Amino acid sequence: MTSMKKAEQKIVVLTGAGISAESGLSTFRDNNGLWENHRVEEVATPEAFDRNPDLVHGFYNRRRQALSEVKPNAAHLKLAEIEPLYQSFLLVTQNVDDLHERAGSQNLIHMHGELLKKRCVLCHQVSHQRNDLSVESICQYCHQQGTLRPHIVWFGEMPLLMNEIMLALMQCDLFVSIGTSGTVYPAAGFVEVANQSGAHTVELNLEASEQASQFKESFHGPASSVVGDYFN
Ligand code: BJW
Repeated sequence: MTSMKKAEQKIVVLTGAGISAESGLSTFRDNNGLWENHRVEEVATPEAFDRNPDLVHGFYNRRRQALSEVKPNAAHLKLAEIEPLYQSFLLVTQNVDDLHERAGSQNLIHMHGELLKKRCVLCHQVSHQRNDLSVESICQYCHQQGTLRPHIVWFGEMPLLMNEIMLALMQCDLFVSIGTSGTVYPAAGFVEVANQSGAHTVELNLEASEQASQFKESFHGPASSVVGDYFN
């Protein structure tokens, strides 16, 4: 597999919060997994949103605002730079930030949604969102109040574009996982699918993830250096 030229390879890259850490965005399982004393599971569920929409809107409003203070780092830029060199290249990110787009990545799936989008629970329209959302916000399509939510995949909800992702995993020659703890499914299971498809599988992470033993190769260190080293 490693003897194949890049131009002959089909690659799937999975990224997680660790790739954006050096841009200044916190990962989920930092600080004992707490965000302002709340566990991510307490704010990232549909039940939490039903119970306390102000808390959940606040969580996403702050993270949306933080996007204007950060920029892509060397790892995001490297992935955009190498994309055209492969026969096919799919970047699947669990991240809801927009740093891959800003780095120039093209074939990109945000499997857990996007901070810069909202969705109406009534008319299901998805649209761009830069400002804060609240229970008072009004849907621009159906004109109802209190029906807008962040376009984010919460625990218990189906990640986006799973058919496209699974098809690419079943056809790829190389699967590279970057900056993810391997604790959240279905993304944590992608390495197993890629292995079963006969792909070469590589982990690039600060430390050994929960899925480390499944990868054929692992390189540990900050994404800004391990991603550059691996793809050079
Ligand atoms: C660096 C670095 C640097 C630091 N350089 N590296 C029991 C068993 C199996 C599954 C389940 C189960 N019980 C429930 C489930 C399902 C559940 C799940 O997986 N739960 C687990 C907690 C057990 N999953 C779901 O509910 C998903 N939906 C689902 O399963 O639907 C059914 C289905 C069935 C069949 C097929 C398909 C679907 C939905 C999951 C939604 C996840 N949502 C969140 C929050 C929303 C987005 C947001 O607000 O941003 O997504 S949770 C949170 O975790 C977020 C992340 O995308 C996700 C993954 O986190 P990530 O990216 O790995 O971050 P960290 O912080 O965990 O790790 C960072 C890593 O980087 C660390 O390893 C660091 O070392 C490293 N790092 N600095 C390189 N500089």
